[in-house]
Amino acid sequence: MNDHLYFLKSRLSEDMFERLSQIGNEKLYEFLADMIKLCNPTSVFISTGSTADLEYVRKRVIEVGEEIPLKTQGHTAHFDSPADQARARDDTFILSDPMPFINTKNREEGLREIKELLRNSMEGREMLVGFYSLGPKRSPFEILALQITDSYYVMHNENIMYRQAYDEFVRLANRANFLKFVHSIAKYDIKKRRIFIDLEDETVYSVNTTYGGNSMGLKKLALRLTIRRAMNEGWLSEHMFVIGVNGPNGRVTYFTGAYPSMSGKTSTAMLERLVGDDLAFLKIINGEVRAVNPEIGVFGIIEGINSVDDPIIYKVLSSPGEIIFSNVLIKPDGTVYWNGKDEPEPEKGYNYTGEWWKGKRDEKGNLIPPSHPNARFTAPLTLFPNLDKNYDDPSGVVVRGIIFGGRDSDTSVPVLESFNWPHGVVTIAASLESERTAAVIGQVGVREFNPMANLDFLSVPLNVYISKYLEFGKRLQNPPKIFGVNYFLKDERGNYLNSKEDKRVWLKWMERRVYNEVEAVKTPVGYIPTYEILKELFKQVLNKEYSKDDYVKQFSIRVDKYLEKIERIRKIYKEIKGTPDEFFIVLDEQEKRLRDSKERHGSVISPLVYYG
Ligand code: SPV
Ligand code: MN
Repeated sequence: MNDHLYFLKSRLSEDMFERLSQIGNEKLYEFLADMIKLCNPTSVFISTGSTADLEYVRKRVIEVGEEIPLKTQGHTAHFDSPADQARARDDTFILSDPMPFINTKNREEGLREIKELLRNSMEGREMLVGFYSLGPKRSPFEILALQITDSYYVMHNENIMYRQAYDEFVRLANRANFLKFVHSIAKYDIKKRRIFIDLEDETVYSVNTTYGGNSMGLKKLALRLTIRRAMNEGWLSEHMFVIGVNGPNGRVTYFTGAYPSMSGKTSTAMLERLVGDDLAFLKIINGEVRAVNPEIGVFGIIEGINSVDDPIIYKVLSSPGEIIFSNVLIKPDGTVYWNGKDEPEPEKGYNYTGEWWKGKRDEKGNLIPPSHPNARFTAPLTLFPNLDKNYDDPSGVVVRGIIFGGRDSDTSVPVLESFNWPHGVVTIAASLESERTAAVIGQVGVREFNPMANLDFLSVPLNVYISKYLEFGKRLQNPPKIFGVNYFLKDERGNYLNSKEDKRVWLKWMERRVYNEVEAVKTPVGYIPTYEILKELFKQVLNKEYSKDDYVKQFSIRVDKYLEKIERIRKIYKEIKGTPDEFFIVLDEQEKRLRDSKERHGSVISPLVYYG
């Protein structure tokens, strides 16, 4: 027995040590021994992912008070502290040399700091060790991950969200090349909240936070690591949903879609066949793009979910099943309320601020709503009746379209198809901007640059990411079509120009466009739908009359706004060394088309002008 195993034997119960020794991975033993020495837990629980182990976590999470059982069978509630309700950008650092737009920190310094915070952080607590796979097991997509945490809530979340892979660790033994995540609640001192991402060692450390997006290793923390792997290996690790859209005659067409948090991503993912709602791995296999969902659960925003706009999620959340509600309101009857739920707002209850009553204010005098705007639910995919049968297919689904969406009140048309891969990558994906929401800490409403809705998670320089994206398409004879959507366009008076359900129509249009089955109108910024086809689709899909007046308002090309956007985007990329020339060529061409059009037709141009 080597030193690490010898040490582990001294710290683990016989039963737990036996589980570990089945694995036979030296690097794992060394890492775990180091972390036990550092964090100094009172006991260690090795989860094999068995039914009994899952049950143990469900039981302990209630006993220690990290979750509160609710009235409905399987439902529990969890609260994060008021200052820990969203992803903490300012406390998250990549331990590497500086990169534009990315918070970085010197590696040695960072490791020293985080290890100081982790020292004895698990004293009096149990260390939980879990083994998972991102993506279907034994598939070309599989990425193994080790999670260490002292939070039963974190492990409970991950047990719902990720595939158990103790068996894969055992099968691969020393060959397992796994990501590592270390999380500790520590003293839950928000001033000392730190999330440090060590690329070199593929390890992420997170302390003094419990909010899922900061603590759950396999979600956004892993994304930083998988993006880097993807860039090195020639695939894409994206902040995208994966969905199937029903076409004519039983055809199913798969799309992925990237939207910054709270811009309609989850509700779009739920409209038809659900494969995944948040993350996607895309690989070229036999000349086609195939995608899987690294996850098997949903950590979704709950605000605004009601039985009319989101009937499927609403039904899931109202039925028995293993669901964790975080940062919602617990009503006196033991059920939950969230902002926008279709029932009257309760008078009182319990939320992340403690006892809550209607009219309660925070220290700054602002009204505290019943639930936090970034309140969430964690639910297994298997609870969703619209789950696609291929959701766990080891070869993934064939991607024919990629959608990028932002929260944009004044520029982009509701749906747009790019001319080709580079045009889509440059003018839609890499130019994505969105008005900030409550999913990250900070002032909401500010327009933010967010290429591929992935900026928060980038771990390689943006120019490298963009170059690889462009190259990815060049390796394909028939790359997926790239689309842009915007559900948030407003008129001059500030009224939304579309209703929430209109996205159903856009999806059907994009599905048809994949096969060029319906005509489109060519504008300077890309193809848009014809009025005639939308009229037909609105009738078919929503049983609604669609007026020409609405069409003109929604699809007018706001040339000046588009030109301003190009200016903003060009300025950003000009400052990034290594941005490929092709990027600026595509952008310049778009600008020229817009200027030519403006000269002839003015600064806001009706789509009818572009009719053949
Ligand atoms: C998002 O904010 O994009 C989420 C939730 O999907 S989090 O896990 O916080 O990233
Ligand atoms: Mn997300």
